[in-house]
Amino acid sequence: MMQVIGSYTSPFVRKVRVALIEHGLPFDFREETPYTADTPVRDFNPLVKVPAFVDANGETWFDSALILAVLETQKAEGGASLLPSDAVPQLQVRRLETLADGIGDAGVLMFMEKKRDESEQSASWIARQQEKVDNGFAFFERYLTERLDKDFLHDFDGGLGLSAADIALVCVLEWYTLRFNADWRKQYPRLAEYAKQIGGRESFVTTRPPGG
Ligand SMILES: N[C@@H](CCC(=O)N[C@@H](CS)C(=O)NCC(=O)O)C(=O)O
Repeated sequence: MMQVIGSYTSPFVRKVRVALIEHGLPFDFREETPYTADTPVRDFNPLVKVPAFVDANGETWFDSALILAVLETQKAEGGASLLPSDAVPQLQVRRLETLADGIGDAGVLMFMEKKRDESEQSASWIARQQEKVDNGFAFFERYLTERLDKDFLHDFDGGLGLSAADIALVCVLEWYTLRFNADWRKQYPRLAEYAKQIGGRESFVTTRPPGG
């Protein structure tokens, strides 16, 4: 049985859970935090980050984007795809996934920094991460506004009406909203509409963390 190692709150772990559900692949979830001194996460990923993923052959993978690419090779016969099979369109979707993941990376760094003692926090470091988050959301707002008639994020042959980039973006939007109690919907109305639509899918509803 395939296994996901991670926490219920991580946006990167949720990406993998959503993708597995969308592919119709059954999996075990092993709940582990990477942040304790004796965490078993290091046995799966030397970077001591979640998610890690053990595939049907017992091979271990890490980094959510790579795991989503691996799942494309393991989906059921005739199963739909979350990534285009042609190289260039696939890279174009993965570029958007990389941007969404980068927003998540900056958000996680900012969240960790804000958890430190106030005297140890760096305002300029937090501002630097916040800029990445803000630029990323603004990019996607513009992107969605300019491509209303062809939503390139998930408009490709053999797709499920959903791509790896959609999953990454909605997971990070919901995570950011919850973690920072952020109200960005007025500022980015197109993004809000989009997140509501995608976030209504069963795979998102069943993986939504409490309060999210
Ligand atoms: N690029 C990685 C990011 C994963 C990541 O940063 N996960 C966080 C949890 S949200 C983590 O495990 N952090 C532990 C650490 O950085 O030591 C991915 O997409 O899987």
